[in-house]
Amino acid sequence: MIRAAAISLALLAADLNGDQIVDGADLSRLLTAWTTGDLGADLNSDGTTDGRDLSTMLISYGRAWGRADTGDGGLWITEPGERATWGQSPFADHWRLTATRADGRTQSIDEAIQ
Ligand SMILES: [Ca+2]
Ligand SMILES: [Ca+2]
Repeated sequence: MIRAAAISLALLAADLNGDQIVDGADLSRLLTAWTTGDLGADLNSDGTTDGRDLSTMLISYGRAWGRADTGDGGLWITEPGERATWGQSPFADHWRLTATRADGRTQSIDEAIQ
């Protein structure tokens, strides 16, 4: 995992429901917006929701972009190729980020909920 002070705007933008991961829920919103003309999923701000926005989303798909750290305000982002999910940590008032690499190895970190 990489600790990053800044984060990909494309990755942030593709998280349409704001749950810090780009997944099927966001894809569903994009596809709905594509058919209804809703600009809520216009990721490249060109005035329409279409395949270019879908392409942007798929680049970010499966990646978690992080949560604010309780210490210095840094953000966590998974490495390229990792898939990540957020879930409840066994520690009270913490979230657990679990990243799975292509070879199946996993790595977890717990972050305090703000
Ligand atoms: Ca999301
Ligand atoms: Ca667009």
